[in-house]
Amino acid sequence: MADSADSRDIAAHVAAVVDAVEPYMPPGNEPGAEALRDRLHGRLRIALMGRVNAGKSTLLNALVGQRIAPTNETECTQVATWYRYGAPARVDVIGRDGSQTSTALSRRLPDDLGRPPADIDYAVAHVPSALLRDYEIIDTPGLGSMNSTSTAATRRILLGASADDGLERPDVILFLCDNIPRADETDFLSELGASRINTVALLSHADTFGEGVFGSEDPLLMAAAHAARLKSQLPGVAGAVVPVSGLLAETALTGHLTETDALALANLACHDEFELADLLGSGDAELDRLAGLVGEYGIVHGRAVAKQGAAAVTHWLADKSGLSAVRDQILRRFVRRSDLLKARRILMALRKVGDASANRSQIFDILERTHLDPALHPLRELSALDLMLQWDPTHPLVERLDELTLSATRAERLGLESDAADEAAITAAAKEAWVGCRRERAIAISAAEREAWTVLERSYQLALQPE
Ligand SMILES: Nc1nc2c(ncn2[C@@H]2O[C@H](COP(=O)(O)OP(=O)(O)OP(=O)(O)O)[C@@H](O)[C@H]2O)c(=O)[nH]1
Ligand SMILES: [Mg+2]
Repeated sequence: MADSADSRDIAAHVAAVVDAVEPYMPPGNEPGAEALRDRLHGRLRIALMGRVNAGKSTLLNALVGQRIAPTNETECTQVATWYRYGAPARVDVIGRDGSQTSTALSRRLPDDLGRPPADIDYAVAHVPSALLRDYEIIDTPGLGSMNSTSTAATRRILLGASADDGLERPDVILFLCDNIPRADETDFLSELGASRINTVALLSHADTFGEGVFGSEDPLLMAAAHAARLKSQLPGVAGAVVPVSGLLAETALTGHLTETDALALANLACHDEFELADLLGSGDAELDRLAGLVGEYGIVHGRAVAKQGAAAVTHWLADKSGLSAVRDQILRRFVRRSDLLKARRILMALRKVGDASANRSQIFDILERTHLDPALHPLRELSALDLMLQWDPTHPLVERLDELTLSATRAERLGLESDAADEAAITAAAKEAWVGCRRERAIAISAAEREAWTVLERSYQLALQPE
């Protein structure tokens, strides 16, 4: 299944469903058909969510390639802010009273947005960064804040306003946690409808994990092992758990490390680790500044690389940060199937319209037909996955459906090596898988499993047809 053609197909077919439902929508319905079509063709919305100080704004800066979001070691972000591609660079501040002000944006979002945070609904930063081509990112105030204004702002932006149909909600979530998610975090994730379809968890502050760089084990290795454990503890919630150091990524990706910094780092090579630990606790301003750039991990392990200059350190920091694995997950799980994720949201909104409408049966007739449309079969696969996640998130069918919905080609969907598979091999594998599904369906013990096998059977049947 060719990814781009498939994606275009889904968007076009769902747009046609919106057109078909439009005449049956109550007049003045919110959202209107136009809003649904805009949402379908708009960029994917990714929200960063996590506790105060989890490193959300720092990671955002790394992803945008610019130190645009203020960060701080004490609670910092108080206004939920969307970062979206746009020029000229500016920030729109939307008040709780609905009024809007717009100011030019230089490199960094000002700490003061011109009104008290309590009077602000949210802000939108328009940034001409090519890294925001594929998606928008929403930075949120941290969970667990003592500040009720911040908590309310996060709930508004992630859950939508109370009267909202959910259309404005983010499509997907990057959930940052620095150890084990606490009860309030997992509760909030379930309130958000987080599942492995729309959520990736990040184990943040990987460079300080465990006892940190002066402990007996490398924190990055410990973080990687912990991330793997977390993945098995959160089978329904997160599609992946990726260890990341936002700080190392931010410094590397925003190009903030200078030759002077590299030289200062290289000059520390004469100290052993005990001396370094003492020096770091001594309040030395220059050392604190360096630690603010590369963390204690970067100071201890970056010294040897620093002899080769700032470019080498930057490269090393990017590599150690784990950001490329984060980007890979964003690409694989979110961007590549962005039309599918948006289409899913539009169909949910249409179902809500149908529920509240006098033309319920006509609207549901149209929606029922989408079930049988081969072009929209990937949506049915996602629904089957949803059902299985509710039934038993540890069931092997969850992994199987997840892999299927993430596969870009027919060969991949059949578990074949893309390069090696010719048409005959694909046909043989599809037939075998198809027959296997029929057998399994006959002995399925729950409605969710039966639906999963039915949907898989159809998937393999469709895979018999050449692209
Ligand atoms: N060592 C280390 N420090 C980090 C990392 N990520 C963020 N920090 C630091 O942790 C502090 C908090 O980071 P922020 O990005 O402001 O955290 P936040 O989640 O946006 O916090 P709130 O906006 O208050 O919710 C800052 O001092 C960052 O420099 C990391 O991966 N490693
Ligand atoms: Mg923040």
